[in-house]
Amino acid sequence: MNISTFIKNPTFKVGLASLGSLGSLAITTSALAAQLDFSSWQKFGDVITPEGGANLSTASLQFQDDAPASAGAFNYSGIPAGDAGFYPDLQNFLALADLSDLDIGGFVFEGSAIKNTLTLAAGDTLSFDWNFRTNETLNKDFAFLLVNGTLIKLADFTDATQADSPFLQKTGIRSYTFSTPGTYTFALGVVDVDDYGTTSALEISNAKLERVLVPEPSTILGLFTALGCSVIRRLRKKST
Ligand SMILES: [Ca+2]
Ligand SMILES: [Ca+2]
Repeated sequence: MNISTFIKNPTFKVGLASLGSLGSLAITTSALAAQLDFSSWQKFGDVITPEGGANLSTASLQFQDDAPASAGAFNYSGIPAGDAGFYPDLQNFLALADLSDLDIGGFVFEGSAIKNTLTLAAGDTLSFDWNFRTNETLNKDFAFLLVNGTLIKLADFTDATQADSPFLQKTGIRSYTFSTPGTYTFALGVVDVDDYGTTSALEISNAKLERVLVPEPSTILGLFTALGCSVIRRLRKKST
């Protein structure tokens, strides 16, 4: 589990619905929200991991990618996007069963991605915000989420309808939530489609894993014992 040790809003409450009646006693639980630390995820291509997020692009360090902008102008890390076309390095990184799985809307040329395996217990919620930014007006570069090998397309340039800078267009920030219990390999990525040029990017922010806290049985037993003793003492007091 690669979550940071930084805990946000660590609240834990045990609520008593009615102190006057054990029959209506209610134990309530709360949640811990832990910020996801993408720095420990496996990386491919152009990736940086600011706190609680990750930025990925399809930019190489070649002048041709975004001419007349300077070489690497849209690259985040100084590491070029990796091959996904004639050399299917990205597909191998993602462990895709079929090398053509990324070829939606065209032939994929290059891209970047991150991946990790996480386990969600019942009640856990993985969530993040994302923004697809692009200079494309022609080829259907896209950003994606991969969950245990199943591709979920987040957006291509036709979804990026808001003006942006320094990119041309963006989708704006959207949110994604996942809460099905299980162990999953998650990957996030962005790819150039139909040629190497004209950069697109995926920016992830506000990523967190929220876990439901269930009181330990010993805590509940202790609570009942303490409350029972308290009620008995009150009853004895009343009868004397
Ligand atoms: Ca490129
Ligand atoms: Ca492109």
